[in-house]
Amino acid sequence: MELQSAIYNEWRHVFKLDPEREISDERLDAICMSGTDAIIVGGSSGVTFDNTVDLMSRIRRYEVPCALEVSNEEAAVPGFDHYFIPLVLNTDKAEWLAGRQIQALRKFGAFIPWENTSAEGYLILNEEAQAAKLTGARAALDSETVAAHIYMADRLMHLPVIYMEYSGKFGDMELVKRALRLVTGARLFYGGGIDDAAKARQAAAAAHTVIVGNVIYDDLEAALSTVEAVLAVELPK
Ligand code: 1GP
Repeated sequence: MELQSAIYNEWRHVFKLDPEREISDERLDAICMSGTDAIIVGGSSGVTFDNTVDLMSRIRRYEVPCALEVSNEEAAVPGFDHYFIPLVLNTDKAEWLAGRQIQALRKFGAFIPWENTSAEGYLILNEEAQAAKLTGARAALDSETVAAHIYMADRLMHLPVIYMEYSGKFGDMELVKRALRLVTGARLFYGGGIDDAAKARQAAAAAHTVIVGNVIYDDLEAALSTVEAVLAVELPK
């Protein structure tokens, strides 16, 4: 278990691709050959078995490791290197913490490649993000409340990954750094609003793993510039 889960413990820079969005072969080639540590496939809506298989098989032409964030049981496609199961920590709607997951596990629990599967504790911190609206996340949290969530995820629940998600907006790096100082076992992922090398550097100094999404579709050159920017920053603590 430990050895397999370590796959993402080496990741500093990750590109996240949304199966619902179209991406040309050329652009996908540039992303897969960019030197990024991994690609995560995932999205908040419109993720289906078919569009996930399609994107996976295109990424599979390359050597880059590829993980799936399983946000919908119908789109649980075999063949990825790793699977992340998101648990939304800052919502009052229990279905997003341990509701839908339980339903999926009732059906598929015995068939899940557990050695390649990890829980991912999500803290959704941008109220405007689609994921926040979908899950009813209480995104406007003060620093003490964020710290309490980190204690819960890291020290009580022993989640292997905590994901500070600002999707669509560049987050509060002081808050992310504080979270990083608090984690003892979890890998801290940060994602949201990175659209140039300078923001990528700041995020790389605040979190273990930096995830870049939207800019891939908006400005390929800027997206590619984040790889070197992140990899040049020494891993915090
Ligand atoms: C989204 O955290 C990722 O889940 C990346 O965010 O799309 O804003 O880069 P952006």
